Amino acid sequence: MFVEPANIREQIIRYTPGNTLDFSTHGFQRMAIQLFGSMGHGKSSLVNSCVCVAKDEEYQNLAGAGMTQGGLTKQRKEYELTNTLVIIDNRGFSKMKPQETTEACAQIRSLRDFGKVSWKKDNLKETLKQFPLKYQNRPADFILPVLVYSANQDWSPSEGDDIQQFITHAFRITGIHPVVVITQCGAQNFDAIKWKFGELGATKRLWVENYTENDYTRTEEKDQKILEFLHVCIQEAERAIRMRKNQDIQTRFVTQAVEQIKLDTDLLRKELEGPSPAPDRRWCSPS
Ligand SMILES: Nc1nc2c(ncn2[C@@H]2O[C@H](COP(=O)(O)OP(=O)(O)O)[C@@H](O)[C@H]2O)c(=O)[nH]1
Ligand SMILES: [Mg+2]
Repeated sequence: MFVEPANIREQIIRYTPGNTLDFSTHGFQRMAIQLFGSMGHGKSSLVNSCVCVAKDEEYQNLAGAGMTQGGLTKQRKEYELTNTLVIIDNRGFSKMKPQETTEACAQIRSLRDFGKVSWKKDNLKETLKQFPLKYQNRPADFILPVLVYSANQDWSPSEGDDIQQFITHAFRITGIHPVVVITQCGAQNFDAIKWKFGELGATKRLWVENYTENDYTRTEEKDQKILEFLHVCIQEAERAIRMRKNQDIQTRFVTQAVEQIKLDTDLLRKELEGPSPAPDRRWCSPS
């Protein structure tokens, strides 16, 4: 279904978590689009593109995209699109080793604060020590994981397993697959990469041409793709929040059922055991 860009921008500006749902007890105050992906795949450029398109203002290289070969971003930092919608840039991982997966999962679970990110911790113990540095005095965020991949890069077969792992973990935590964004969508590997992500079970795949230092003149076509991306992020967040609520209801139902069964079996056992024998008073001291 085609939605007018003006209407999408309006929805984005008005968005607060759960505002399309019929309950308000989810506890999320903001939605945070959390970017993941290897270095140089266009995460910081996507942040810049989203900021200028959502706010409808001139392009600026706020996130420091492409400053050095291989990427400059070393930390996790948020950029406001609205008061209740932020996009978080991230240090690009080199390869999804177990430590990197643990760090990514902690970020998705909202257990990690902003600031310096080192994917390659010396050991897992050191990684775990950092987790209590969670959001304190911050609004509760719903974290929507997004995987950024450039069509200008070759797909290496070993990478498929790492990405599959990441998708599976993100799905377990949020109940939805990460949104996949293919950048440089005009590049030669576009069809192959789109197909690969389909094979890996990524249900939401989008492609954009980012605004960059070399090409930052706003066009309707590029704006439309970025708005579409933000729109999908909102739809996916709403779907995940609803699913979480349904899970809560199911969990409550199962807990009640278990308690009921326990009460029934206690009663049954008491009936089977019969009345308890009268206390033996032979050893009581004479009064
Ligand atoms: N042509 C084109 N270049 C892009 C696109 N996205 C990123 N780039 C370029 O790719 C390089 C790395 O981008 P960057 O955003 O820094 O990647 P990051 O390391 O993932 O943050 C920069 O030189 C960008 O200008 C895109 O969609 N199209
Ligand atoms: Mg970067």
